[in-house]
Amino acid sequence: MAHFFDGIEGLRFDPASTGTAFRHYNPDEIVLGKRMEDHLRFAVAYWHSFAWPGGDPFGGQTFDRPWFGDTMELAKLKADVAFEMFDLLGVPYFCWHDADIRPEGATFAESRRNFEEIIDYFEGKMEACKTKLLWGTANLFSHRRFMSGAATNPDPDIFAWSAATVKLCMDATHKLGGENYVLWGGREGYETLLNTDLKRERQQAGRFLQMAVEYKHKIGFKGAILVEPKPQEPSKHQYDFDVATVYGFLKEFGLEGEVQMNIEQGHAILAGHSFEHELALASSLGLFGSIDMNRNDYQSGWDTDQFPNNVPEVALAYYEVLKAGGFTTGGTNFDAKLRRQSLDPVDLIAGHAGAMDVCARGFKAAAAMMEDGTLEAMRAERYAGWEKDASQAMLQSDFASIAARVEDSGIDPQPTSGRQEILENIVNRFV
Ligand code: XLS
Ligand code: NI
Ligand code: NI
Repeated sequence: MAHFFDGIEGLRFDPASTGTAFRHYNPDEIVLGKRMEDHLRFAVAYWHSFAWPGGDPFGGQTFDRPWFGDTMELAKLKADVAFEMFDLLGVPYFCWHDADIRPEGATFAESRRNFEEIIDYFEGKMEACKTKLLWGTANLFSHRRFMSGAATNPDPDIFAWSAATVKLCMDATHKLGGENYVLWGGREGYETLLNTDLKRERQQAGRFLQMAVEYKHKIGFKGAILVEPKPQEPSKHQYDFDVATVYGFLKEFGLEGEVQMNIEQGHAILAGHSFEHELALASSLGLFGSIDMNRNDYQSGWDTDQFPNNVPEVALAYYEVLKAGGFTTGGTNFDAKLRRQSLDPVDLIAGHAGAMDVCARGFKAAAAMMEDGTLEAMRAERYAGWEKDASQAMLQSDFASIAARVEDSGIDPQPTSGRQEILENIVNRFV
């Protein structure tokens, strides 16, 4: 026992509770024929919960955690606390970067040994608990060696270091039975074109991703490879701006059948999209994989990684997830951190508990909208003209014959209402 959460009891579903409990998330409740836990597939992000010290651009550490430090002993204490929290929350999944879980060594080999020792430690812990690995990933952005990128770095030795790191993290994800492997191109972008060969950098990134896919097949990893788009921050220009940009990139490098997306709510907002737009686009392109369910502050223009707290927004997101057929290997990862004044163990529990409840409420609203069917019926009605044989035949014809038909038939198209307000009112009946 690490004693960090002493005095805090495991969370239970208790709608009448006035303390910390789930009021909406009941893992065993059947929604649309499946347990809620199996629909939502919640995951805790190791980095924000256990590795982040509470800094902001004006000040450093605010959190005083007993496991902060660079020794293996402390890394194991951190793991003990993490697994205690997974247990208290009853979450089915967690996610990590290599750098979150092990101390950095003086050499690559030492970092690797540290990492592998912790992976073995995780393996032992995972045998005794229900929490599984949703995804692993490599941190190729924090250390100063990555300041000019990882795969896109002008220095080939950094490319090599990054490839060796991703290999290691894929091996570990595979070993722990992870269901996905994520690549977020943290510093795969640039600050100024004056020092950047954009064409070369994109080629390097494309080859790197091909190698990751080749390696997945080589080791027989059956999970999904997911790319996580983000428009800016840390680089001014990121090569993986949004879902549409990543789709073009995957097509260019012949990877569209191999790679899917991990879509983050806050990143969608930074790209000038809604979360549901990014989800719907990924689904329509056959690229939907998993989600990072953490919001931004709408005023700050920064990836503030806050726990979700807006039920209507979450409902529209899960509506798209359900329309996409729900999660297969993916899940709902809380890539979210506490506010830096939220110092106490109970804050960490409450942040996750509240987020799980918000997601459960939103999800149940989305499921009810699906079951009700009015929204889909009205959408279908809007496109009903396209169901006619003549409309489909037109798509197989050409401009000249269409033009002739327009005059011959004397068609006189009349605008029809898009019904947005009515549709929004329908959504409001459920949220
Ligand atoms: C940063 C990203 C990161 C990825 C994993 O903004 O969201 O946390 O999810 O590297
Ligand atoms: Ni993010
Ligand atoms: Ni993320």
